[in-house]
Amino acid sequence: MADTHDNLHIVMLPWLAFGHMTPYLELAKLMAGKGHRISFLSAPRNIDRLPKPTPDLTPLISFVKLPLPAIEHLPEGAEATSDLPYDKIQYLKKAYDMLQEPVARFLESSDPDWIMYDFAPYWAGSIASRLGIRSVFFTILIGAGLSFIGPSRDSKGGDYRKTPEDFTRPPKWVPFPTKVAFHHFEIKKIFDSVTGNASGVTDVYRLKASQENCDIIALRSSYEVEPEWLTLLKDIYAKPVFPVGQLPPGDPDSRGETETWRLIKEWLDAQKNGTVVYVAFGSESKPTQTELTEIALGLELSGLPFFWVLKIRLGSADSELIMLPDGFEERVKGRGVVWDSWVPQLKILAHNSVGGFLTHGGWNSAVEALSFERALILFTFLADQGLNARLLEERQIGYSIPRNESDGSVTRQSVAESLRMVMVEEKGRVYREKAKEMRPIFEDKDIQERYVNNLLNYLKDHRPVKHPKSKGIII
Ligand SMILES: *[C@@H]1O[C@H](CO)[C@@H](O)[C@H](O)[C@H]1NC(C)=O
Ligand SMILES: *[C@@H]1O[C@H](CO)[C@@H](O)[C@H](O)[C@H]1NC(C)=O
Ligand SMILES: CC(=O)N[C@H]1CO[C@H](CO)[C@@H](O)[C@@H]1O
Repeated sequence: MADTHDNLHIVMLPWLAFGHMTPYLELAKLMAGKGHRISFLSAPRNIDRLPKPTPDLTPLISFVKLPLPAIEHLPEGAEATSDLPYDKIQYLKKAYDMLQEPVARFLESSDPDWIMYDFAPYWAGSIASRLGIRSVFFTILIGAGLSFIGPSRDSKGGDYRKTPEDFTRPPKWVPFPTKVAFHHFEIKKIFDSVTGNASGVTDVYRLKASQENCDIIALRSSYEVEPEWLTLLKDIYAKPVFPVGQLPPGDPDSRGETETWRLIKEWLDAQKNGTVVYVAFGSESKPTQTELTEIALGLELSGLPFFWVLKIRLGSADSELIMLPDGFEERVKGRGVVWDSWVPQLKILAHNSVGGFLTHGGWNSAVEALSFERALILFTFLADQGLNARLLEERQIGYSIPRNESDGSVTRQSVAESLRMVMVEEKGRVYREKAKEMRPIFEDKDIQERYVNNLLNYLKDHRPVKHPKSKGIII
């Protein structure tokens, strides 16, 4: 057990997306479990929606609510990306950037040792160094994704890649052969993150400035999964790089002990072992009407049992309504379920009836699926999902449903064929076996513990020297 003078106070500043807050909170819990104090900063409604840590950790993790300023075009009450359609997220970033003053005031008054910040608050590193606080750029990108973004800006302050095509090839600093790059349709959809948006700052700029302004870089990765990418990162960044492990989910959310879970479990219990496809695209991805139709008809055509969590609206400002094909639910009745509200995803993935997971390729979902040996079928929507999918494809840990390279369109036939292949056919055995093989690598608690200890040792050894009472122990 650590001495009290060894204990750190760490501030966490994740981007306002549940896919980011969740791994930050998992890491916070692991660190608090070793006696360190965490201040977790987010907008009020996000904090209310996050699962509560267990009572033993409650005294060590304080949630700090920072209200977002009201700005034009940002719907009232929207505090996370999942509250918004894609084209409004630029305003969430703009509002978030206006938290620089409140964050600076919090850091000044609470005097932490370290801050761990995400790509969106790229400004946190400079604020911290001004105040004598050390900083970690903690990105939820995996090693392949962070490598793809690449080293600091070139001399003109930009990236050599100017067109969407440039992002469909591995960048020039990757010395080994790899498929990790965007498909044309993936980068086209998010190209504004390269060219700019309402916040006046591009995501690529945020990522690169975050790397430049921090003392060290941490990322959600492990040598067991991405050895070559982690080695590359150490070469391309002139600062320490720490993988924090895969952050496998802790115990299933206690919010799952509800009527919702009782109903879902009853249905899953009635299915055969390993046969159900669980379908969910994360909190902020929504298929277009055409995609929805083809995915639905593909599921129908596959003949497989499925449980589909379908978000048909991204917040109240989302005006693009989507609908299941006529008569679909009637035709798949008994074999398939479509669920339109929150579910305890971990409990579903842990259920033995589930054999595969049709997912958007968000890394949280991949880690959760692989922790329970579920085979992965991938259909990407946004952000880094394409890069995650390429790494999983390259390792034969996941299979991406074939799509039109230029517009991303998909047919019901390819949805059905992909699902059948990965779930039941001989040709797809490799994906089912890889999922089993990955389990110990993704969910091993000792491996996870080693990564966190390694990072914590560094944070302790390099804490700012400003605590008179701890001077005595510096050797
Ligand atoms: C169901 O599958 C799991 C592996 O997913 C296995 O451990 C378990 O023994 C199986 N149960 C039955 C009843 O076949
Ligand atoms: C893919 O989409 C493009 C653009 O919509 C279209 O011109 C092309 O014919 C499609 N390719 C195939 C093989 O369907
Ligand atoms: C101010 C600004 O540059 N806005 C751009 C943000 O991104 C959208 C989507 O690509 C563009 O249409 C806007 O012009």
